[in-house]
Amino acid sequence: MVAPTPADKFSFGLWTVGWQGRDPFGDATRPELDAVDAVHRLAELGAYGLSFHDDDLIPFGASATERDRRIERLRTALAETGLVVPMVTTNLFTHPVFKDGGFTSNDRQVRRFAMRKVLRNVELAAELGARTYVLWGGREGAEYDSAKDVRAALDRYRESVDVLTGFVRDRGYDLRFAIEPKPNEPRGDILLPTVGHALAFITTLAHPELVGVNPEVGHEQMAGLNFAHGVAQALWHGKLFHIDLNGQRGIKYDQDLVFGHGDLMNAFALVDLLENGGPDGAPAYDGPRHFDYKPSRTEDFAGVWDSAAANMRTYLLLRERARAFRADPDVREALATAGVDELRTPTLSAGETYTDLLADEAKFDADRAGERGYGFVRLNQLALEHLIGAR
Ligand code: 3MF
Ligand code: MG
Ligand code: MG
Ligand code: MG
Repeated sequence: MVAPTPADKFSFGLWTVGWQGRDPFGDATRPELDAVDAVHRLAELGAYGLSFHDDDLIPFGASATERDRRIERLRTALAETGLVVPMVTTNLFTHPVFKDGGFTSNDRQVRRFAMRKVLRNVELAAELGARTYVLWGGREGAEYDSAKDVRAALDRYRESVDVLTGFVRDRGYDLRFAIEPKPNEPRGDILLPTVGHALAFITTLAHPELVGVNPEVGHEQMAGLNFAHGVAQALWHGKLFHIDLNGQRGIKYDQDLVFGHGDLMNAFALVDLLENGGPDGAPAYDGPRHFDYKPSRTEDFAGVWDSAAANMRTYLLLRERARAFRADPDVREALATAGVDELRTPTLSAGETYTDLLADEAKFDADRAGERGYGFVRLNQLALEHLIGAR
């Protein structure tokens, strides 16, 4: 039950298990990890997918021969293990050329270079069968308000995404884009900082149907927001194209802890939403359960693989706990008391008008309705007890 299999659709970024532990204050604590080893180890642990930035696989500036060699090695490893590449993304943040952004750099030549880098890698993504292309604009932003014309930057952001959707349409690729919001880090303020900002931006695009979001647990929580709520709204808009799972403890730097090692109650709510939040308790999301975490720099390679396994195990344990929660008669009773299902009933009956509604005034006793206890705390305690295995 808690042993992951490919059917669970767990995937990992090559940059996650491959992170060498470099941070702003310290050097790498681990040697480089070969992509081929990563594929084999992840497959052994029960994962189904690997994602990567162009530069994770092919060092920036590598020759065409070196690029082909690296891609071929990856293809062989994928064929040997059955691992797939569900998502690919671009590194528009490491090289100094991107210090003021990629799509929204003040320097037009940099913007053109960034767009070419993405287009080339979209071709590779399509060749490898990826269905989602993530756009994380970590350097699209500013430290100083006077240094960036935000409206012009959004014009350029939109222009870039419109070029990308035009490209996949012309080429006939079966690929959609997912914007990954983040409030800050590495820039002081990043454009499209939250799920809500990204959803609003998408409505302005030439092909909004090809663009959704890739929310990350820690990124919303860095802004003090409720991640499960953000994901619920993305689902409501039909825009949850992909997801980055990890752990974060409050409003601070991006921790990228193992999934569940941050706000565990919210992780429980999230898994319950993804797995049981669809019609009649079916899953609400069927895409990859993608981990974007960092094995802490205290860990050696044994710790890297322990932490990779921990992400999947935590997800499966939460899935099991969420099912038990939903099946518990006490929970059903508490949900009814809380009126959770009642919210699904439209406020006006079929055919009713605001005139009928206004005429209803005399029948409602606000003071009496104000006396209702909703029992939300009892319901939450039941969730907690299921979560910690007390029920
Ligand atoms: C940074 C991130 C990124 C994105 C990635 C796109 C380096 O906080 O979350 O990881 O996830 O660039 O998938
Ligand atoms: Mg993060
Ligand atoms: Mg992140
Ligand atoms: Mg991420």
